Amino acid sequence: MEKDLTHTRLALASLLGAVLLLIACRPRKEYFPGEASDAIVVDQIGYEPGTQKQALLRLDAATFQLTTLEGEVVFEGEPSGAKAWSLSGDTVRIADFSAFETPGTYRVTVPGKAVSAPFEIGSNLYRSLASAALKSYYYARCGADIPETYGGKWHRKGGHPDTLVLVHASAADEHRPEGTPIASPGGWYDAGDYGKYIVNSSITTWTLLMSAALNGAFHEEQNLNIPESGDMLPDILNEALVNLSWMMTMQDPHDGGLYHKLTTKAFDGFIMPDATSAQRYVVQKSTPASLDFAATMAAASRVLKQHGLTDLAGEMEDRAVRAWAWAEEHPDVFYRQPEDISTGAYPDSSLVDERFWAASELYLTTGENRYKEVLLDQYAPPVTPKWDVVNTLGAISLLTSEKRGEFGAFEHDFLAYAARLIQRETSNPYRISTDAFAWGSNSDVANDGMLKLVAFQLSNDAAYVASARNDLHYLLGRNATAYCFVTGFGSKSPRHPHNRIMAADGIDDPIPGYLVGGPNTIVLTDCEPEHVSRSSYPAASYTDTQCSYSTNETAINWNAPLVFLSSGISNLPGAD
Ligand code: 9MR
Ligand code: 9MR
Repeated sequence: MEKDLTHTRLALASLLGAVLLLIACRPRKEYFPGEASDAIVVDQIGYEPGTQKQALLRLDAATFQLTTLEGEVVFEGEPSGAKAWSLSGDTVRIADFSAFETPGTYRVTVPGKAVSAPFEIGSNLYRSLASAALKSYYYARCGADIPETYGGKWHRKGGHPDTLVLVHASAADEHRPEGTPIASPGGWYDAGDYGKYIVNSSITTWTLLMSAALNGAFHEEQNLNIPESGDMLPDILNEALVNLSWMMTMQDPHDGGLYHKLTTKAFDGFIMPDATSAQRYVVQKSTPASLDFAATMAAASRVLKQHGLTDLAGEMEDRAVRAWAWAEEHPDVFYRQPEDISTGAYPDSSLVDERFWAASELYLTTGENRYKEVLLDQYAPPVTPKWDVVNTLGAISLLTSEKRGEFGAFEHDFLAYAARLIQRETSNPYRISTDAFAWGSNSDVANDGMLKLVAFQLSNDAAYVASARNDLHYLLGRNATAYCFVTGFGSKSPRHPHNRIMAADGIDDPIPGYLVGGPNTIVLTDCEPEHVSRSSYPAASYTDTQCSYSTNETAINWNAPLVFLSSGISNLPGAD
């Protein structure tokens, strides 16, 4: 009996112990409801040691904790005061754990309220992102098979050979009347659609070339596992050459002018490239396309010369000069969408910036003063680049060249703009410099990051790097949607981009490395007649739905500054 009682007592005691243990563990259960909450946003890839590490709390909290995945508290702190933002419609507090440097995987929690997505603290965190962002161009190659060896589960057949493209009525002249067949194969698909557009190709290709030039050490080491890997060139140049080769076929050999675009009359459906059959056309020659082409070819010529491709560099220089001459003779041929064409227009009505950019690149490539005269005349202070606002690209080329000393006043303006970007970032609750949400807002954030990294190269002021990292943190999850905006990265990222290949390939996972356009309120109706709810606050107005072409499309010009930003950070001194 006595013995039984002891047993019972022991059993009770151990039960009590277990209950106590459970109680002791209970807060952890509360802290880890299993799912990360959107109320605490972090960079879902993570933070590198020695850098500022911050999460944003979109809730009221007096304290926060940093914990391991098992729930062990490794750091505690008090968040900053709350800051409201009219563009996101919410209020955020900064949870700063910069002092914590131990590599590992962690979450930020507000006990009893919410837990963040997991993230790492570690070195060289953005290298695989930088490679995937660049490899997105390989997956977007037009007219190429993507075999499993290089494409993994996203292998596919090529489509759109573009060996029999017709000259559209808007592009006809005496040498090439309407309906003349021409070959214009290769290049990359522009975006979620299958078109190829010279204006957008130009800023994109230039940005990759600039990353090759300014982040050279990182790119020299990079292996993308593409068919050209292992040749004498870094893969970023191999990939840039794919599009440069196509761009050259868009120049009319008779007069040097550039066709604005190569597309079907109406957008193809959501079918794979090899299932399409609609006729494709080159449409209208335009001054913006010719100037952008001149700028890009001139820049490519210099980069390729440095890599020993002298003949090709010479050809590109000649082509740039001819395109420039065409633009001089036709200074204001704007693109006007013909009635029977409904694909992207990339329209522009001011060419001062295109002229400045082209003159800058041609001056650097040829050394001829006639270009310098034009660039001095067309100069305007830097702003964040966009496909139709390209003056800053010219300024970056000049200021990172051996002719930098000739442009002291430009450098002053460039650094003043970069300093303004930092000011805006420091006062912004979400720590970005953007205060307007356009179509492709994510690329504006990435382009600000690129400018800051260039400002760092010019000034050696580390504040620019810290600010550029904040742009990357925003794109990777620390934003008002709680999405990591790059496919295949982070724990909550786009699954249904507005991209024809991803929609039609029958593979659940989206192809990795693509930055979606991001929040804005420009076309709130893009999903109609489907009902998809979107925030009316621009910084939160994003939906991971295929129909949302205005927030969830992918595009080559949006990925390029992500390539620059993630490669630039990976290339910093100290990153090994
Ligand atoms: O799929 C098209 C996308 O690539 C463009 O960016 C977008 C804006 O021009 O248009 C998309 O196409 C849509 C069209 O504009 C309206 N009808 C539905 C089309 C597919 O969603
Ligand atoms: O990126 C372009 C954006 O700035 C414009 O507001 C929008 C509407 O004209 O078009 C975007 O470009 C699209 C292009 O016209 C067609 N391919 C897809 C591009 C990304 O949505």
